[in-house]
Amino acid sequence: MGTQASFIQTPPGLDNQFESDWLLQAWLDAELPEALLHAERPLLKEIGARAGGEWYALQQADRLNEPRLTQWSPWGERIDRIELTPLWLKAKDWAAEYGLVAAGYDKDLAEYARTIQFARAWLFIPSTDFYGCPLAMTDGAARVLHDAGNRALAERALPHLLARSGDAFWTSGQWMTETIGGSDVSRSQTVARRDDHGQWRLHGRKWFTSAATSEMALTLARPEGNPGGSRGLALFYVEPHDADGRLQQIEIQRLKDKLGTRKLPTAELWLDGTPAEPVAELERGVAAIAPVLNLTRTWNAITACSLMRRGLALAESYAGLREAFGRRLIELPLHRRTLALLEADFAAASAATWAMIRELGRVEHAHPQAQAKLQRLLTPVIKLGTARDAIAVTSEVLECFGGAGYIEDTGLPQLLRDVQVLSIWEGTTNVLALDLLRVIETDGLAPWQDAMQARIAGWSGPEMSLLAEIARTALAQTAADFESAAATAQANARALALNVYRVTALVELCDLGARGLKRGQSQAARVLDVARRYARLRFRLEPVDADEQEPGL
Ligand code: MFK
Repeated sequence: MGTQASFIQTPPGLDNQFESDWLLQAWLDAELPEALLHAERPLLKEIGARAGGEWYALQQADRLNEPRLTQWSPWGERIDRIELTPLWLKAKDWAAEYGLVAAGYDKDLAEYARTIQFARAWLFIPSTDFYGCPLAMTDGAARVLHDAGNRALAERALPHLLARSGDAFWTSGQWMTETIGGSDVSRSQTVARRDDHGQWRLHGRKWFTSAATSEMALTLARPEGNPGGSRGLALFYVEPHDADGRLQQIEIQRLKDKLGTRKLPTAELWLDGTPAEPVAELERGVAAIAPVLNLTRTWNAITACSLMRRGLALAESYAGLREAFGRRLIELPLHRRTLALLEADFAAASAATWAMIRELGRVEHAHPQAQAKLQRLLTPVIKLGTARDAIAVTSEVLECFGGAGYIEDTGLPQLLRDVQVLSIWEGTTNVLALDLLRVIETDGLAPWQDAMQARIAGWSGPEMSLLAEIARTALAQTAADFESAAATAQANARALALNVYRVTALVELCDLGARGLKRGQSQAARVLDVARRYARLRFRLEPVDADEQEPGL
């Protein structure tokens, strides 16, 4: 009949996303005590199998579904109900059961709690359509309530935020953005007023509330009579629904019509007397919500890297299947090289992100001052750098599929639309570069320089000598730029932040290889091969050499 083409391309596929992730395994092997890794591995294998199998299939089947807002009942009652997509409904159970928030607070895991939590999240995120967003905000809310000293709120919400069953698990929203300020939150106009019974009530419009179906939210409002600016804002706890499931003086005005992350119900909310509880003092709200910002920025970086990994896994699968010019793509030197360079950016971004997470685990466990300073400095830098890399890498990944990368029902264009958000929400590149200036106002770059120098000093052997020289030169150059007065001026902040990011990424990737070498780890040579590729790509200190023509993947 002529409708069946003579050639049908086999689509790319995913295998067990833990077992095939040699870089994640190299990292965990370097980072975790052997017994802990041994105990954790079966769970990671299970999540990896589901991420590459059942969840990935569900994600593809769910492609055209989107959350739906119904504002009115058939009989005229204002109901503002959001129906989630099928995958999102299931993702809540999976997230709770795998402890994707709870593991980060598990005291038995000591300083490794964050590494374990984020290794699981790494595998979960790419197959669950940005369910990582509510988890990120939930993690931030748990941190705030854990530390704020408000016992009543902690006792009420923490058991839910850290629950390990879907029924008990709550997610939290983070309602900050208003029409007047997305970046400049200090201008927020929402007002907090006490009613005749002494209950605080919020009045205002929240313009960009992600995961609007969450069971609680942290939000900012200005108690009546407080001064302007961010000092006059206070941090409030809200439960959007009452015991009967009705919204409490909240209207969901519409869902946002976004470029990507479309499974995520992001809404505009009108608060018209919403009951709320102050989390702590009735001022300095921005400082009070900052732990949420820093944790969601950490999740943002993990999301950026894990989505790069997803794109590359699909591109590598396709390169092994697709034939052109008489060979499979993977056998064509130029295609192979293209993938190898993308892998270098991905691997370096990942090493930097995991290092930041290691510092987070140490800081939360034992509160060492030097690490706290380093982690505070790294968070905006790694967030901004990984977001930009994710957008660039994912754009190239689509190109690796030719025309198929531009076709919606391959699922590939959605990847690019989704990653575009990573440089926007949770602080744009410029706002985060300014945050770096805020951090270095007191200590300069010293906490970072000292840490990078200490890593390089720990490298030994002929395999490390050239990389050490490149890293030392780049570190010295970044420090010199900073020393010249202009480097701290606002206009240079982005360049400074990106340089700090690139040097951190190089040093942490080399350090992973160096530590692996010392321990005779099987993946160490491969890590260092990628590190050399990254050094050539991003630091341009050497011409391409012969062995670079056919880099291993
Ligand atoms: C899947 C991946 C996860 C993604 C989930 C995202 C879903 C959520 C969607 C969203 O909600 S996106 C909206 C997120 N919005 C932002 O990220 C806001 C971006 N703007 C900033 O980050 C600005 O820098 C900031 C609002 C913080 C500026 O505020 P201010 O008040 O004008 O700045 P100021 O006066 O320097 O800081 C006030 C206080 O906060 C100071 O402390 P003190 O009062 O003790 O002096 C600062 O030190 C402190 N502070 C600010 N940023 C901090 C911080 N402290 C610690 N860490 C930080 N990052």
